Amino acid sequence: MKTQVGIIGGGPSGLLLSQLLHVQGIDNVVLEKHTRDYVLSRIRAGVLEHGFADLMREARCGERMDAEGEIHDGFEIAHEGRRDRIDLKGLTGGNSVIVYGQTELTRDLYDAREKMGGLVVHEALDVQPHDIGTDSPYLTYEQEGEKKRLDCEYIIGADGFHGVSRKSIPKGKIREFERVYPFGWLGVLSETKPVSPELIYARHERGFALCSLRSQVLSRYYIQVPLSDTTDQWSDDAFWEELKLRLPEDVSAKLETGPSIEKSIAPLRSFVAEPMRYGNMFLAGDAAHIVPPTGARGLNSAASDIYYLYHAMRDRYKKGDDSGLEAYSAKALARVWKGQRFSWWMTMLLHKFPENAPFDQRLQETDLDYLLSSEAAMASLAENYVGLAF
Ligand code: FAS
Ligand code: PHB
Repeated sequence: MKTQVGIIGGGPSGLLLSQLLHVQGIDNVVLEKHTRDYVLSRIRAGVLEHGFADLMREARCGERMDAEGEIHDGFEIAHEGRRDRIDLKGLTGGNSVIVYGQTELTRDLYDAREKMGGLVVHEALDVQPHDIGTDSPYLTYEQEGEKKRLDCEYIIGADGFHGVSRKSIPKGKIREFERVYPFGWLGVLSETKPVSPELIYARHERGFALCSLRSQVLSRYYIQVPLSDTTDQWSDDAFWEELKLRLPEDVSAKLETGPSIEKSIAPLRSFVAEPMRYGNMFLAGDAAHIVPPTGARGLNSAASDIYYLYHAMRDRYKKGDDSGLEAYSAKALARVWKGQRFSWWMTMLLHKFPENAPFDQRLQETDLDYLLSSEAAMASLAENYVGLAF
């Protein structure tokens, strides 16, 4: 089989790029190792920057997001039993975020690919990139026991942190930066009314907590837990009790609890691989970088890679102009690192670090005190949260 762009990975990064390229008449094929249902069973991000929302609209996939997603003009930070609101809209001259689950967004992308006759190969096993340093790279994979080959002009590694693309780059040609945090997030999805119309990020001496949502009947909650914890150590009742202890009393008093329909623990790490290109293979999304979810940047950082790749591919195929492809890695990394900084800062600000020396403990308290007493500091938080310009 032959195509112009071979995409490894049918998550949000791969599917969004595939859809955007298709709309521009650029031929592409997505190779996804799992079934569509498996991909859609993963509960992940929930907050979209306005730039991401615009990309979904440009990909002709924004209809359900605009109909069912919720515009959020602000969120709250809970600490010492009280709540302070970050007025995103007021502090950024009118920008907001859309709360719309990654699962739904990925479903919309799959549906659009299907409707437009896009080719997403599911259960493509043992995908391997070949000759990525040449002008005629190709991919091999196995499907239903049969070895297959996909010849392409460019390969996009959109296969997530554990994918094959980054690992296919020769060791000396890639540099990795990493920070692992000494805790994880225990997340619960429940068919209950969200405790608050806006997100609440809670800093508490027992640990961080987050109240989020997917709709007015579907709530998403997280609590910081030690890395050694497992989900079977946390009954629903134990989760709800701990969450209540970390929220201000007026919030926990109205918390509607119910059975968890999903429960998982995600470790927190900051990770960047540089450069995001080797030969004619380009890395995008979690294949190249990971952030702790505290700043809601993960999915949004993936979208900014896709924004740059899409424009670069469009210039290459429509105008024969390679400058966007040449500049991709540097341009994408400049924004990726700003997302890394913000996610690291939000994580250091709001989580409990038991090993913190007393001085560091005071610094953390002062960081929050300064933030909530300075309009300039809150404006800086807000412009990062709604999304910096591409
Ligand atoms: P993905 O990992 O989503 O997709 C990669 C795809 O490639 C997958 O479908 C995988 O099956 C496929 N693949 C992998 N290896 C392959 C191979 N060898 N061959 C073929 N296919 C292969 N972000 C936020 O903003 N907020 C959050 O709250 C948040 N929570 C998260 C919780 C968890 C547990 C995780 C893991 C991530 C979370 N993220 C969050 C980040 C997440 O949303 C990612 O940023 C987003 O999924 C990135 O999308 P992709 O780059 O497409 O990678
Ligand atoms: C979520 O709703 O899953 C979510 C929202 C904001 C975050 C992280 C996760 O910062």
